[in-house]
Amino acid sequence: MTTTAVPTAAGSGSAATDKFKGNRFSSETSTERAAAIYKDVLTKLSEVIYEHEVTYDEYRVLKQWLIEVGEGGEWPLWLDVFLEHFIEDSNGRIFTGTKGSIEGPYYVPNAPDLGAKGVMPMREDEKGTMFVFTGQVRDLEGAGIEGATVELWHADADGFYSQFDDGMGIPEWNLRATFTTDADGGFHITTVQPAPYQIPHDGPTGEFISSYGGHPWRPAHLHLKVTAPGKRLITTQLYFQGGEWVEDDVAGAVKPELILAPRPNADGIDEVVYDFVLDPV
Ligand code: MBD
Ligand code: FE
Repeated sequence: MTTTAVPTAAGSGSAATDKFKGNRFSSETSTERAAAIYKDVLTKLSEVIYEHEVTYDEYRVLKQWLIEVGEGGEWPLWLDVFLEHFIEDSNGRIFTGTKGSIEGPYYVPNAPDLGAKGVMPMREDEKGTMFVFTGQVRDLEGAGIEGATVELWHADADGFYSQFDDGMGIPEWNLRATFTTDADGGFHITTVQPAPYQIPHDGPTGEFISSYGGHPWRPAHLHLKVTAPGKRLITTQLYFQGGEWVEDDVAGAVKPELILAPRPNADGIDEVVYDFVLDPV
């Protein structure tokens, strides 16, 4: 294992690719539906080609870039940053509970369960501002759900995720945990506030971003998966009011309903209440 100051796109990318490949996915798409989707994709792509008169040089650069994204293990990164928000938003439109947002490439299942109240696993000298995050998980009728699970994972104050740190030595479950709600559906989490996050940009995803004069930043965010028996699992993210990049997320994943406004509590620690409402399955 190599030790580098900063996780490289190739390092965190291959970790994300390997984790994803640990599953085998399938879908029951009919040939008719596949035909309709492929035809539409190619038709719309051809319209772009004609409209912009895409050149042979541009075509070859594209081909080269696509190969490099794959070789660098950056497909989970590129897809989750640039495409996943359309999939998530389109699928989420029919539900009335808490809004979802993209999962991103760095989720790991089975993080340690801390019960209804706990402090996120963190290093003794973990950097960042302490932050208390409490709330209740409810059904659409407003009843608290006991035994709901709230999975939380987020980057550290330097913007790095455990298990995707390219050998930097962050402990395995750092800033990753599962909470189980109490009899009223409540949870009480203490953690550190994450920093704005720069997606790894030293590889082909970064080249893509500079090619159109963009930036690689995401606002500081918490990732969550919340569910309960008989309820729809929501995957979402929460952001911080007034934070840098909230209005201009490279991943297009901010929604106004998902912005937190922590305030100092009686002990002077930033605290916020955010409740989750789950649709039935
Ligand atoms: C992240 O942390 C993230 O949330 C997304 C969507 C893409 C890359 C890294
Ligand atoms: Fe993230």
